[in-house]
Amino acid sequence: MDRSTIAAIATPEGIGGIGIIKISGPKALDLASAVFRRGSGFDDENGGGPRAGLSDEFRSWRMYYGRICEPVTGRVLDEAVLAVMRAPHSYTREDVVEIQAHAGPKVLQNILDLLISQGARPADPGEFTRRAFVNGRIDLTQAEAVADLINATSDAAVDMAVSQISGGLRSYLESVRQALLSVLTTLEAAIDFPDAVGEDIDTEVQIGILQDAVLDPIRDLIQTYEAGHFLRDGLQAVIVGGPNVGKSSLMNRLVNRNRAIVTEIPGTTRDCIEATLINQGFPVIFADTAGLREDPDPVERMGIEKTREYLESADIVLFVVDAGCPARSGDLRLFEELADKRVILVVNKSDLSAPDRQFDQPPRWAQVPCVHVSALYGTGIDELRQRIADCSIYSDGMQNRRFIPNWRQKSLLDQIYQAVSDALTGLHGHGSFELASIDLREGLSRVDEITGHYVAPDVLDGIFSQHCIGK
Ligand SMILES: Nc1nc2c(ncn2[C@@H]2O[C@H](COP(=O)(O)OP(=O)(O)O)[C@@H](O)[C@H]2O)c(=O)[nH]1
Ligand SMILES: [Mg+2]
Repeated sequence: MDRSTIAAIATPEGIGGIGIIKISGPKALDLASAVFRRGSGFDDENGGGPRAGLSDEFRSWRMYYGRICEPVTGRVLDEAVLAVMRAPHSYTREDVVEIQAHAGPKVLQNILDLLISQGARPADPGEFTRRAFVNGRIDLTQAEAVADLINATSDAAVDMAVSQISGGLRSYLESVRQALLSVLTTLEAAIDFPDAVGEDIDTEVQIGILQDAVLDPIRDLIQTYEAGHFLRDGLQAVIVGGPNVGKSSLMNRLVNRNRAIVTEIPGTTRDCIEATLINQGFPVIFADTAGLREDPDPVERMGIEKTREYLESADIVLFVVDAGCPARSGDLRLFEELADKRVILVVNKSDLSAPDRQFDQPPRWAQVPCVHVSALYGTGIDELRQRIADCSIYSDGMQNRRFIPNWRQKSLLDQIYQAVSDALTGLHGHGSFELASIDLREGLSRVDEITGHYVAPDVLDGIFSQHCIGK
């Protein structure tokens, strides 16, 4: 166990009202008392301010007003307030002191340097949260949610991260783990003591527990991954279609900004242009693309290649056609290429569609949702936004569910699902308890990797290095 005392500037770089330096570890209080003098500067005139003195004079969950001074020269670095949180009632479960000073980069750096000269070590990214995890205050799902909360860009993402930090996912997985463990213990008892225990085991009961208390909850979590991922990272919506159908106009309408240039000249948009909209609480990142056409110039060709790259990673494709023009052969081909994508057909320029200009929709296109809009006048845009929200499988009901927002957790859940399914198949087919228990052990280790009961150090390094310094 690392017994060093770490320190870092916890507030963002730049100039502001208050900047915070955080210290955590066994020497946090000693360090604070070495550099802190209680009281205002006026006390000096009365023979020097009272030194905080011994670090054990600091009381937990108290704030102290004073100055940060270089112990040898007495130079005052800033006026400050100390917040003292003694172990184990702190973020890291160690002694923690937060120094609230003025948020000038030089001021904060001076204080940090002073603490380091007194024996603190600069904290690594995420090291405070890592200590909270190592010291058992939070599990890994909670630690990961801290980074999600800091990075959240929508209310729904905030709610999701807060629920995970509060231990929602942790307790859900804990009950899965208990159920898995109980079946495993039963099977292993039967393996070890076939005469005494083996006879009495009702395999159907064990199958029932695995199905209801392990497999179903894991499947539910996996299904929420997509919604969780959209909430956290945003939904990537790529706008494609032929030249001049109104793709750029549509994006501008959707995000209420003139983000992309609109002209009547085909081939205006050459690069992919992104703009973000918070749609019903979750972020949608629209990408306006170069129109796909048959004989592009070299620059346009590069734009079209980029369009294809965007399409690869698209969560949803807005396929735009002109209400007045029948589907072109390029459209038909593109549509076929998008067979495995979620597509919304957007029939634009509906303001122009007269009976003789009716959009002629190929039968296969009828399988995808279709919205008639006018990007020019804004009609149908709300309906389109609603369709996009529907595609994210996000609805009010989802808000109360636990999400699996990160890929690491999702891939481990897939492995648990597979292992437990294999065990169930074996048990259904009257296979050996030995084989089933190997699968269940596998499932159990993957649960422990999610919560951090057991996880390899390099995995932890990867997770915490994504946090910022001072968190
Ligand atoms: N009447 C009408 N014109 C539109 C509509 N949307 C776009 N346009 C016009 O169509 C032309 C091409 O639009 P633009 O957004 O640049 O198309 P893009 O090439 O697909 O990006 C411009 O002259 C737009 O003003 C619409 O809904 N109705
Ligand atoms: Mg355009």
